[in-house]
This record gives sequence, structure tokens and C-alpha cells, in this order.
Amino acid sequence: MDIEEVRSRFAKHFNGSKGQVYASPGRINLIGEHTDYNGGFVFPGAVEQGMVAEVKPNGTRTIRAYSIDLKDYDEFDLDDEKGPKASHFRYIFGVAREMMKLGVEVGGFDTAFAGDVPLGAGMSSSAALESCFAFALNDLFGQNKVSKMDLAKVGQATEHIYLGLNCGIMDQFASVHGKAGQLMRLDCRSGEFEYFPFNPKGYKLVLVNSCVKHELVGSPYNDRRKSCENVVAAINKKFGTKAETLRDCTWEQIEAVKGDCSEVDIRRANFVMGEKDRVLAVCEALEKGDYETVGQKMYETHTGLSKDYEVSCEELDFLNDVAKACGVTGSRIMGGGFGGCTINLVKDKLYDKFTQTAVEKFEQKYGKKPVIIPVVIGDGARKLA
Ligand code: GAF
Repeated sequence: MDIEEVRSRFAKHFNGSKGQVYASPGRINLIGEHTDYNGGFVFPGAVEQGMVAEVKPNGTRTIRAYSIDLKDYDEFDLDDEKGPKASHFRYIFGVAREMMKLGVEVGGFDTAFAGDVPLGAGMSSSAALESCFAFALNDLFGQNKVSKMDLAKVGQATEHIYLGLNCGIMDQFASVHGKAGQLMRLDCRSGEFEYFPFNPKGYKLVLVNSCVKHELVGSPYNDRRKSCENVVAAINKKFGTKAETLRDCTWEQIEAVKGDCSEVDIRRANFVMGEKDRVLAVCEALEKGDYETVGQKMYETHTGLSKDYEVSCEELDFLNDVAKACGVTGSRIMGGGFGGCTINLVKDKLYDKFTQTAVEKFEQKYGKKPVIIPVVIGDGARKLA
């Protein structure tokens, strides 16, 4: 997103005034899907695409916000619990309210914002928006006292309370903590994380966006989380334990409550257990430069997300099959599912053939072109000017 464009729109809408400019990115995730809300591991990185916002305190209790992309304007009061209706404004309202809960004396502000994270692609444009405003309000009203992890939690709470999506922490975490050229392995139970330089020699990461609109708010995402919670509750009941998430449970315990849960819930819990282990296996393989194993784990994840967790769709399964047939090292659905992109680990020499074939075959079958998005791992939330 061009900062000058945001600057000129802001000036136009707010009487020629000038604020501070902030940015925060979307994310990819190499592996570790639906593990975050189960206390497991994830392995995301920030991307270069993100959200840019110019923000200026206005000395009132009102937020005046202009979405440049949607050409939509609204004003809403910080102290009016209802907040705005449109989701793009609710993210901003939720972040402001959650920052206030942390003791930040948020005042009214004017803002114009725009982004280049493709919407509905599973690259978390919503986390980019939340993290951008959490970072900005911390800087403008909170003397940057709120820690990065708490800024990520502000975004997550916004999803839960203001949008009704019971997501995990991965997307907001990645948007806030990202570093150019580095993936991050996060333990979602302890909050500990490690940066992993990611520059696979001879390989590239590329997203293929099916353009099947992935919209998690109102999707069966919350049901998936509920399935996992059902199994944890059954285990606690049977064993008198106090497990908080599947991370605190064992395969044997899941097997033992088979008769107490639905077959679907057990299948989903088993997927999560396997996925948690796959993240660790991928990290180990990466350290050895063993990209074949990384790729094989990605395919396993795809199969699990498609057959067991049931968050794929026909188009994504098709793209996964095309990748396999082309000899791509690893390929899988990325993000929450129900549409969006596949993420593919491709040998440099196969890159052109694969991307061309994916576009051609997909267009032949579905009558529209998927969008190829090369992955560049970028920086997290920051002040631009
Ligand atoms: C979405 C959610 F927002 C994340 O918290 C995560 O659960 C992901 O789906 C699946 O791994 O992006």
C-alpha cells in the first residue's frame, strides 16, 4: 500500500490535517493449523502485504474512520457499547475498547486506512487491521507500555467479543511479531516463541488463491473449536484431570473417551494431536535442510484438514492434487480453511511450470483463474512515518 495515497486521502477527509502512519501485515503459516486454540504449536511468518493507517487524536471521544478500499465512512463513540455495525469498523472499535481495558487512556481519533492483503484469502487481513490499530493506539495514547504479546491478545479479544469468532492467537501474534526473512515457532500454551530464519536454498513458497471466499466469521470455525473442547471435557470427566486444551491430553486419553464423544469430535481431536507433532517435525527437518520431509508433512496436513477436520473445499483439494501431480515438494490449505489459498513449497526449477499449470487446470475446471501470490516474509507491526 502506497503511504502517499493514504496521506492524501486522510488530508482530504480531515481538513488537510496530518497524523502518524502505521502498518501491520497479514501472515502465512508454514504448518500448524487449528492448533493455536488447542494450546499447540504454530509456525507462521508475516508477509509484505498489510494494512496501513494514518491516525490522529482529535481531542474528543469519537472515532472518525474512513476505509479507503471500501470508500466507507463512519463515526462512533468510544463510550457507546454498541459500536458501529460494519465489521471493518467494528475491528477498530473493538481494539480501542480492549486497549482501554488494559488501562490505556484512548481518546477519539481520526483515521483513514487501506490494505493490500487479499480479502478472504486466508492471509488474515483482519489481524492486520487489528494489529495496526493496537500498535498505533499503544504509540499514540499508551506510551508504548503494552507488550507486543498483549497487543496480539487485544486483536484476538476483538475477534471474540466484537465479531463472534473464537479464534486462536496465531494471526495477531504473527502480525505483531513478524520479522523479514524469519518464521516463528510459537508454543500457544506457554506463549514462548523462537525465530527461524527461512531462506530455503533452491525452493520458493507460493500461495495459490482459489478465490473461493474464505470468511471465518459466521463459518463452522467455532464448531471445530467446540469439538475439541468437547473431547477435553470428556477426558477431564473420565480421568478427573484439569486439562485446559488438547495440548494437556494424550492420544491414549482420546482413545479412552471414544464412547463418550461423537465420532466426528474424536476424529477432529486426533487431527489436532497429529498436527501439533507435525509442527515439531517440520522445525527439526528445516534445521537439517530436509525439505522433502517438510513437504511430506504439508501434504499430511492437507489430507487431515480435508478428510478429518473437514475445513477444505473442492477447489482447494483440486489445487492440492495439481501440486502433487506436478511434483511440488509440499502443498496444503493454509489458514482456517473453507476457501482461500493453498501454500506450496516448490523447487525453483519447477516454479514456472507449477504456477502455469495450476492456473490453466483450475481455469479449465472452474472457469476462472486462481491468483498466484509469491511469498515474501516481511516485518511485523511498525510506525512508518
Ligand atoms: C484462523 C484463526 F484466526 C487462527 O487463530 C487459526 O486458528 C487458523 O484459522 C487455523 O490455524 O486464521
